[in-house]
Amino acid sequence: MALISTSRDGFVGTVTLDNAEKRNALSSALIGELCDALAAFRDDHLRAVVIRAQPGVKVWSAGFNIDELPEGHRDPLGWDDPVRHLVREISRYPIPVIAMVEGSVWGGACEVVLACDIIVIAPTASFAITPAKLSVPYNISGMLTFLNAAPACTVREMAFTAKPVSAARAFDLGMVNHIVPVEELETVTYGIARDIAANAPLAVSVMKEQLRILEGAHPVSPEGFERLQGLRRVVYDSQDYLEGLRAFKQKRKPVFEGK
Ligand code: YXS
Repeated sequence: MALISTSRDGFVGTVTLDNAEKRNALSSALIGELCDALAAFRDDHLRAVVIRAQPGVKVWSAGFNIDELPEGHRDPLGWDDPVRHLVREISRYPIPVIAMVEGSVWGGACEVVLACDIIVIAPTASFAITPAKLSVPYNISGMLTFLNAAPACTVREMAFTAKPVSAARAFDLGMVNHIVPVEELETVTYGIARDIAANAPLAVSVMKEQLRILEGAHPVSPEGFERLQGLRRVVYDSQDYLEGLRAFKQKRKPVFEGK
């Protein structure tokens, strides 16, 4: 069964997340379809891509498919993890990607949205950084996505509390480009997409790559990197990590003991 659908209008492509039953959780299957769609749009030389969910959804995406997280003693968000692939695909994609969001966005999906080039949201949107709810050690480049999208004090509050930030606050903090009434979401989003598509695609594409490289220009020493990986390992080797996964599957609140 297709988990997304696609359409195109002139130089603008659209990917619609289409698995509302599972709240558009980012399974490897859904991400595979999404990456294939992006590749097809790139091969056809489209000039702007919109990623959206079905109109009226309460949940834009519930984040990483928790059922696919490893059962401990393995980095749950390593280099080959599907969410990492998707974030890299969006940020290295030579075409601007616009996230059009109504409804809540959780965990890995929050990173996916914030990795997009332009974000247009309805007042129903909200954003939560959730690793602390599950005892997942978020990966290092993912933390950089958050830091590039929001002030450090906001990232800290969001990461430590795991509470959703409202659409209005996300806009006030500069995390998103536009907040518009839901009835205007498509008009505004596709207006921006058409503006981009009318411009010189080579120049747009190279500016996107310049910004990606400049945003990522944060040197980390080998020792610092190894320290962070070692610290993350303590978390995914912990009892709390197992408890976080178990509690989600059993639909109950986790009891964390810090070990
Ligand atoms: O019981 P069924 O089979 O119908 O399935 C339920 C949920 O189990 C499923 N589902 C998910 N399955 C896998 N992974 C998910 N992230 C996920 N979220 C939901 O979808 C069916 C409907 O869910 P239900 O009944 O809870 O829907 P609801 O409308 O009452 O509530 C919607 C949510 C989004 C508030 C609720 O589903 C929820 O809290 N989901 C988990 C949100 C979350 O913590 N996401 C973070 C995922 S982990 C992640 O992204 C990174 C690893 S991290 O956390 O480190 O950033």
